[in-house]
Amino acid sequence: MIPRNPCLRNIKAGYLFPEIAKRRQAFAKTHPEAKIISLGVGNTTEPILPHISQGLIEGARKLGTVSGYTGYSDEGLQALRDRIAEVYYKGHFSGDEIFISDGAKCDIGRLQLLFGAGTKIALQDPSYPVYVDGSVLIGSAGPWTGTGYQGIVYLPCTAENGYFPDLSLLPEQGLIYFCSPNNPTGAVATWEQLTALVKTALEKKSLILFDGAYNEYIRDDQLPKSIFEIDGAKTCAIEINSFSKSAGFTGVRLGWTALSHRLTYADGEQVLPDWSRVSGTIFNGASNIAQAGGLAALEPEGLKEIRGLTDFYLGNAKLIRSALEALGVSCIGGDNSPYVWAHFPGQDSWDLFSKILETCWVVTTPGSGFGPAGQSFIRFSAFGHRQDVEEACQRLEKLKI
Ligand code: PL4
Repeated sequence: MIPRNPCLRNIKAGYLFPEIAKRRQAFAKTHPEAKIISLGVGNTTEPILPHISQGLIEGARKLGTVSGYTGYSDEGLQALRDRIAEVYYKGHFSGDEIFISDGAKCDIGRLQLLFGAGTKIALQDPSYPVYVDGSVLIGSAGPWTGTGYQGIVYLPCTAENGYFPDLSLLPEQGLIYFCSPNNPTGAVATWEQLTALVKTALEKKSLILFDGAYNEYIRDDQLPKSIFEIDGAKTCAIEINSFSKSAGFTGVRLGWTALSHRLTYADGEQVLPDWSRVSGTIFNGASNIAQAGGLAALEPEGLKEIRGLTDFYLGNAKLIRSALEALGVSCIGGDNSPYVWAHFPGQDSWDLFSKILETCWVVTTPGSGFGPAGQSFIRFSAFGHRQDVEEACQRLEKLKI
């Protein structure tokens, strides 16, 4: 038989979110009476709002007409690329520097092909597990050493450093994953911090892969929403983003990647034509219906709906954080992000996960699943119906000793 890709052997265990689902199912099987509420996976729960929903409907309707029919859209509908450039990058990017995708996660996977196996990887610890697992799959990291994956530069983000890493740890000519607002901590990097990050990346000739999937949750005007608000970022950064958490498109699937014509590799070659080549080869474009919805989302009425939807989830986050703080649990996040990061000193994250599930019938995400620095933390997701979140908050009182 054909040999197995050796990189697959280097992956420690199952992917975090299916593992959580497995444990939830096992508990439900032995406790059929339990009415389980999920504050675990960051999956949107509220209906898509009317203007954006109408955009999706209209997109589908047009496909049933001769004049409105469209086929493959390759790098994306030009109107959507131009509109993203205008709304999110205030004209500092042209539409041909925006590549429409079927979601941020999918582009995180595809982008790794630009750099290949053996790339030095650095990332915030804790962070979205796809950065690490994707790096192991492509052969840039692994195997698991007991404390982390070999070859990964973990950048601890803890209360002690204000959830912003020590930049002296950044590798030379490496790939730096950076997510702000951060999943899972909810911390948002300030202007000064992102400026320092860009400066260090330029000095070390490294590239920042900036994940802005939660930028619509930023309410503090003083905080940057994009890496491209920072001078110099165009020559050292790529930004990935998504309509998943802003417009409720987790199931619709739509996102984008922004990179400048000015971004180059070490040898001076442009990155953008390679990105076009890679995505043109292994991706056939986002759904036309999803893109019609995306266009509606970026019209003034749609942007109002995005604000309303993200306000709703932020309202949930506030309730969760207050409930935890009332129990004396120290938390961050939830104010400019849909995640609350709660600290339970001295306790194991998976043990806590089980305890909360068994005692409160509430599913959470164990902090250690996001990296070694996540040990003793639990991530609470604010994606849920209000009534469920309120009930979950009441049940959390059972954790009071
Ligand atoms: C569960 C920092 C969630 N099955 O929907 P996308 O692909 O545009 O965006 C995915 C994504 C990208 N970047 C960050 C994210 O946090 C996410 C989604 N993360 C979570 O609970 O952490 C959903 C996870 C999903 C998955 O594996 O992505």
